[in-house]
Amino acid sequence: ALRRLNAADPDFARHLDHLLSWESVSDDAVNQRVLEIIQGIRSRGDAALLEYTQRFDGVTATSMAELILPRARLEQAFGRIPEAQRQALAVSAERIRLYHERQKQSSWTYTEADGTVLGQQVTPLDRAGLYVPGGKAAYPSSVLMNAIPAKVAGVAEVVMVVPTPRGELNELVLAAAYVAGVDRVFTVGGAQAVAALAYGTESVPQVDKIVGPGNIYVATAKRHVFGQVGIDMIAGPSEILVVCDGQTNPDWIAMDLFSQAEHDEDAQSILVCPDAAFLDAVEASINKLLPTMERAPIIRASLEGRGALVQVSDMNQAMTVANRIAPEHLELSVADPQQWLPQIRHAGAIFMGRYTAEALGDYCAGPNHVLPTSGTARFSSPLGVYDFQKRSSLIFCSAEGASELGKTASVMARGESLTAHARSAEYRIQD
Ligand code: HSO
Ligand code: ZN
Repeated sequence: ALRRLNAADPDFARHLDHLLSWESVSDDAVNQRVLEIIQGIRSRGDAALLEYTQRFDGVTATSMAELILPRARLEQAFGRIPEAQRQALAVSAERIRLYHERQKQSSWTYTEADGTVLGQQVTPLDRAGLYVPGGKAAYPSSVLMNAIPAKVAGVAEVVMVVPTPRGELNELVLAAAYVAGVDRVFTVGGAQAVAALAYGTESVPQVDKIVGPGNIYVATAKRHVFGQVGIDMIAGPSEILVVCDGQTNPDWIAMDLFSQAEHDEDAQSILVCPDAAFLDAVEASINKLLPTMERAPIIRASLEGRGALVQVSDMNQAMTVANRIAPEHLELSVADPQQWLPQIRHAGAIFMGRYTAEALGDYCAGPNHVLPTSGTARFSSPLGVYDFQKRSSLIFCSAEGASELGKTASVMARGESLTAHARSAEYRIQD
């Protein structure tokens, strides 16, 4: 049975905290192995990469050339998949591209009366690395969501790595890489692939930022190479919070909760509603629909382990609970979502109204599905074009401007006892 919480319970805050608590496992043994792998790649490059790939993926290659897929191979994968999938990938990619075009930041300047110009020059990263997991967690949609913002930002080269355990290649992932504009793919994975991207090897080019999800080894490696390169946020398990007014078809709500739960056993699905009878109806739908699900065991484990049905007194209290959770995905399954929007302060993505299933956003609505998890929506944002752009400050001083600023800088510099600073500024003062 699904856990029930009631906001009227005096212990509600404690129960909610307990429900939300999530320990990101940091394992000493994993840490140690990852550090060794990074060291191996740094000192022995391709030779180490080939060795680890044989050891961990069971893939034997005599040279890295065998583990490189050029764009022509990606195009071939695109040609091989069924027409319906080709269409769906193309439609999704185009919508994601159009949405992300709007995020592009531009350079700006302003000019002061004496001719001094100040501003910011925005430039793309030179090269980005995209990690794609192998096996069951390889999502073509995530290839689109990570690569397209980089391309829209103007990143010159997007390099993807994907492990192929026992040589298995996922054609749909390669087709997605083609549609998203990925430039080349290396069929390597794990901490060794992250290290190769961060430090470069004879064949793998060094990148400026590494994005994309991965297992504990990949996440640990990303933490270690941070600083050498940029990284995206390290994602926790996926979550959905559905706030419903009690008027949506309970089967729809049950399936929306399932859609998050089927990602993995640690995923979290929570429903908040002021109507107790509706919570009963959704529970009945869950019991009816669960046996029909292909991933029933995963869904059951997720719902029983971390799921909850939460009763609140009214919609205002529902908003308070939503902000406390700061969910990755928030569905406002209500008649007038616009009415409640101003009260939402923390959420990775907000799905407005009964028709807006999270699944639509996961694939093709346009916004990114890489979102802040585990309450980090309090201070972070969806992956976007801005994550692949950086800013340089611009300062141009006219002779007149330098003379004026020189006086202020001189006083500041002497206050810091930095005489060279002071004199450098004073040279520019005209009388
Ligand atoms: N809901 C996942 C994204 C995804 N869903 C990929 C299906 N495929 C995390 O936001
Ligand atoms: Zn999903």
